[in-house]
Amino acid sequence: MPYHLWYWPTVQGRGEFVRLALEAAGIAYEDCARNGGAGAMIADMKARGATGPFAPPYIEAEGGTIAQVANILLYLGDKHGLAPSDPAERYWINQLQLTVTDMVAEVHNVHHPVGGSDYYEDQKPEAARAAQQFRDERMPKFLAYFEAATTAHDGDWLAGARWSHADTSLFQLVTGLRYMFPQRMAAIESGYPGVIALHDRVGLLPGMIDYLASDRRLGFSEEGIFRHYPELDAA
Ligand SMILES: N[C@@H](CCC(=O)N[C@@H](CS)C(=O)NCC(=O)O)C(=O)O
Repeated sequence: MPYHLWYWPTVQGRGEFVRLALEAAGIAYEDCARNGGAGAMIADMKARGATGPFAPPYIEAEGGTIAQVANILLYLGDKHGLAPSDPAERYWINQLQLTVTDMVAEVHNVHHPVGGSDYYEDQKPEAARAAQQFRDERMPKFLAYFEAATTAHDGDWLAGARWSHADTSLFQLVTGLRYMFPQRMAAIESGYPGVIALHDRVGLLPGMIDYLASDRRLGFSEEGIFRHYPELDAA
């Protein structure tokens, strides 16, 4: 039976990190809110009660709900071999995934530094300040960390011989940063050759080729997490 994945229907958002792992591995899923609408998802979340999600994405599995991107991917990794079984390696891949989560939260804070409930347009001066710090300090720091991770093992992938959910998430991170900060990424990405090579290899996985060419892959937009506001970008 296909997994039921629930996420906001009109943006890639955080749901995309789950989708990419499912698509790359050829695991069947139904993107429930794309079919039923956001209202159906809100009703579904309410119906899940005390053990339901705080926020999407979430999947239905093991007779209940599994939420939080990194937690979902930890589960799928175990079930479908999308992460090493060796405990130290498995937790290291999870550590990378949680670091992706941290970076995604900071990406979101660039365009919403004051408050997530306010429009970007109402916090533009603060966003300009946050963007400069993110471009100058945080992007290089996170990317250098991931670059070092690509050297941890021989082989094409973070875990060595087989790709894992951390690889597909790094792909999305690079793709999103290129959309959000084209000038900054063009200026610095050659300093992270391992990360870029990994991104390119993930894009060539058969499941990824199919997915990226399909209408299931929505475009980036200024409703999602990676938003391109030209005034926030600089080399
Ligand atoms: N840490 C969570 C964050 C989930 C999250 O913030 N989801 C957003 C959409 S990308 C949302 O709907 N948030 C609603 C809220 O925070 O009230 C994860 O990685 O899954």
